[in-house]
Amino acid sequence: MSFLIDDKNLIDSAMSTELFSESSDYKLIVEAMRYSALGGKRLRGILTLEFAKMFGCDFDETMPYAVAVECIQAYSLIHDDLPCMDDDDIRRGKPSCHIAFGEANALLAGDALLTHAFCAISKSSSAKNHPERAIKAINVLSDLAGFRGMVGGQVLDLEAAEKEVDGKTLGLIHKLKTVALIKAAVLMGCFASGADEKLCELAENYAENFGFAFQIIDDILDFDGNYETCELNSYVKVHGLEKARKDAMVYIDSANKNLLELSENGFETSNFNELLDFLIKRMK
Ligand code: GRG
Repeated sequence: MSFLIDDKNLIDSAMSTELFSESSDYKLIVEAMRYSALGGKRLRGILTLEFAKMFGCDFDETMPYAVAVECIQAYSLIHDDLPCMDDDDIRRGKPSCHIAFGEANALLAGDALLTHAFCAISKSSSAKNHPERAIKAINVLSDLAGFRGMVGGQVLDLEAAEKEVDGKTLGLIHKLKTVALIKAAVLMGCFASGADEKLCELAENYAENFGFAFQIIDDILDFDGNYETCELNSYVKVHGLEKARKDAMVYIDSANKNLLELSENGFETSNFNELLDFLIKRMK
């Protein structure tokens, strides 16, 4: 599974280059952005790079899209940790941004990462060479990170934290809060490489199944064995641990079927099978 480490290292290095300013005028905000954005598993960026590669586009051309989705991921985590949201003091193994830099700077670091995502794509060589691809990528990222996607899901998630939710509502929350950004990552890889509509659809199906499996497994990992203290909006609380494990495997099987279709169309999908294995291993 070395491609996961190689891709992550390349994304880390591109993020470090991107989130940098020669001028000391921006020292504090750049420090806060780097503090939060240089870390994490980079799964979304890896999906962008690998889908683009599968459809024939090299990493140099696609990296700004991977950087963009990881900027959005970092912003969402900073904002999610704020006292007015999930109120978490630890993120990615260290004090959350607002603990290290104060609430106002954390809010602004999130804002700056959000806006910089679109700067990174629009100034890329891909945008110069294939402006229509960059516009499609900007469109899908801004749409699925916004009120019809991740932000909308966060609003529903905050509501759900206060009351019991049914399976249907929880499914919608996961679709918006988590699956939407994963879908944007995959589709940006497709658009960056100029993949046709049929391939985009196959990739999107994989993204959807991968995203649901990812979120259910995240809820399983968060579960400490006590249903009483388990968060109301956890898949394990709503469906029970056994069903959570079973459903995660159903999504993973469906994602594997989506990959089979892609390989029947002549594409090399082994890295995506390995990504699914990575999810299964996290669950065990
Ligand atoms: C504040 C607009 C806004 C949205 C927040 C991302 C998010 C939405 C909330 C974070 C809490 C959470 C558990 C979200 C579900 C998605 C998820 C598991 C995010 C963490 O993704 P990982 O594990 O994180 O890929 P790294 O650190 O590896 O990037």
